[in-house]
Amino acid sequence: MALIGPYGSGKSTLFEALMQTAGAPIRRSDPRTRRAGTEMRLGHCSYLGDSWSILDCPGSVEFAHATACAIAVVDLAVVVCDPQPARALTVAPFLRALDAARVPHIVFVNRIDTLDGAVRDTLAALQEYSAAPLVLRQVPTRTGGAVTGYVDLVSARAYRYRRGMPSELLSQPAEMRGREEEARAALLEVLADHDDALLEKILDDIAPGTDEIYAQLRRDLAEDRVVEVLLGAAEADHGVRRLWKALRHDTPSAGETASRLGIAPEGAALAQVFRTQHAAGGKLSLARIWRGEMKDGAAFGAARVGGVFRMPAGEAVKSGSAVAGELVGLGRLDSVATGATLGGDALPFPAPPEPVYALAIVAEARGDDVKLSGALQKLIEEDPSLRVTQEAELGQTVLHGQGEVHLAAAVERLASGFNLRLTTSAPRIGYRETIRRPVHQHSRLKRQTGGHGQFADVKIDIAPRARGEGFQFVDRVVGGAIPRNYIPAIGEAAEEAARKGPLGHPVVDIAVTLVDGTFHSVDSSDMAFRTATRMAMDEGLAAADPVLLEPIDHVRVHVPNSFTAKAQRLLSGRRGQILGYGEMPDRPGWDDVEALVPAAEMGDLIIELRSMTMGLGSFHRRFDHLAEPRGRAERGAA
Ligand SMILES: Nc1nc2c(ncn2[C@@H]2O[C@H](COP(=O)(O)OP(=O)(O)O)[C@@H](O)[C@H]2O)c(=O)[nH]1
Ligand SMILES: [Mg+2]
Repeated sequence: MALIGPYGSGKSTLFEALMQTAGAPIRRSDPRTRRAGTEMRLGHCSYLGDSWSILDCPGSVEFAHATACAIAVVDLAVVVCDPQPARALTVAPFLRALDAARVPHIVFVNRIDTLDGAVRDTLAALQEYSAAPLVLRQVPTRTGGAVTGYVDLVSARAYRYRRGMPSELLSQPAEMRGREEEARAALLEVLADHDDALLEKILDDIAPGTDEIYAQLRRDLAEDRVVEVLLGAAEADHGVRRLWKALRHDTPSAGETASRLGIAPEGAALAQVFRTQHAAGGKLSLARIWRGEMKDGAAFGAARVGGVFRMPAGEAVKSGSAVAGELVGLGRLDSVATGATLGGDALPFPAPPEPVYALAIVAEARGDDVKLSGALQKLIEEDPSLRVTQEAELGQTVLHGQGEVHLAAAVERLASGFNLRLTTSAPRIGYRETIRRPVHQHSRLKRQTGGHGQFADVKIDIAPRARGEGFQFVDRVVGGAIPRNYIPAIGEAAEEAARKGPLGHPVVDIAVTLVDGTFHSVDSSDMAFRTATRMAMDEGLAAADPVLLEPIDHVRVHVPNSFTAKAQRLLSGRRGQILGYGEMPDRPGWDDVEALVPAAEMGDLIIELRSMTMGLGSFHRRFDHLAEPRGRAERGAA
């Protein structure tokens, strides 16, 4: 089972409450000292005789890939969220991911102690973002204004919460009053949609039995036709045992999940690595056992399992084997990548998202470069939503990822896990330059040093070409003014000289035409003609009205449509040219804003975009063309 949901909704608190309630030797951590919710935690415990593997996922959008990998391998996801209807939008990406992957899930509305409105409104707000109908399993009961307990809609029993203890069953069963009756009727109506027998009873006004309702709920949940909604307050253990009971009864079995994914029930041990961790003890591959038994020492191609580990209290504890349904750590699978399937054909696995933020990185200690590249490789293995590029032309190594926090966590990980201290900076932009007017250039090299000297004389025309046409060298020499065998060296030297123009950047979109020249039968050579050509290019380009060209990206910004106007203003404010916008075909309620934006303005776009869209906005970019800067950039790039 995986706990997923927005940052700060209470997943880690609930993880610890669930583990502790099941008797696992885990202590409650102080949320202020937790590692900013960037890590995924795996825990093992046993509740009423069933063994459980639980994943506590990071909530921030910058770590969304970890959540995607988790939901690819679990039987059930629990979406933990706030009761405030206004926060429902932040739950939308999680519900959407679950619906897309058709992973059975339930919603745990946490912090029920802070609810001041009606839970009905919370449900209605969440329903907007869920394909499957949400059904409320409990309604809160209050004393004064505060939520102090609940009525279970199936059993019709009333409970009072007790801090850190099981809720107390109230001896006087609650009369199902107006509001509860209404919620119960809504629940039955949804279930009746998928069950004719139930529908008939409801139409005939016969009260269906509780067993019948439980069984139907379980079936509907397994097929992602309904989403059960439970209530609680993880911090006080309210609703935690009730959640355990729902998990126990309603979580699809390992066999059901395997069949949902089309995995044949018979066959040799089959497992899938969904996350990789590097630690002092070596590499640990967190894997889901899909079928059979995974034993220490099992061989998969060249890889051999070096230990099967469970985590009853945070630390990995070695055991001999694990069975289908478990999530365990497998030791020393050095050649096995995250996502890999062990023991069968590759099972589907989520691809990492495109990077949206980047930093240039340099090792502080000189001589750490080799160590850095090894560590980066391990880091990317741990987190495939990171990427590294070596940009030789700009002389920089760039780390790409999902945002500021994501990259800060990566840099921190390099320091704590690999003892590598880095200096980071905004990556340099790949500017180009070109010329605005044609020039004719005559350059002559004549050197006499002792024995035989150097002589070369070239006349070239340098002319601008249209954007995107690139570099061109044309030979127009006639009558043997320059012997043919020197021409290739002249062409190469012209192209080489264009790699760094008078403004310091590569020169693009020019045509160099060799029109005439002279040579000396003894003193001319390839070398002499190269030197003369470079002189001609340097002088000629400087005189040809050089101009900077900046890369312009084609950008698609995705936002809920209530933020469309803001997104457009954001892009215009960054010298963007809006090309248009429209509803995303596969994402109702979301718009796609298309624009051309200078790459120099894209560096921290994601930060501002997220801060104005409750963290929901995202974008795709690709290089589009080069253009002369308009407005601000001329200053910035100079
Ligand atoms: N009032 C209240 N606060 C809670 C509850 N559960 C968690 N919190 C607090 O919410 C904050 C975030 O919790 P955490 O579990 O770290 O959230 P996560 O980011 O989803 O893992 C912490 O300060 C918790 O103490 C709850 O049921 N009620
Ligand atoms: Mg957390």
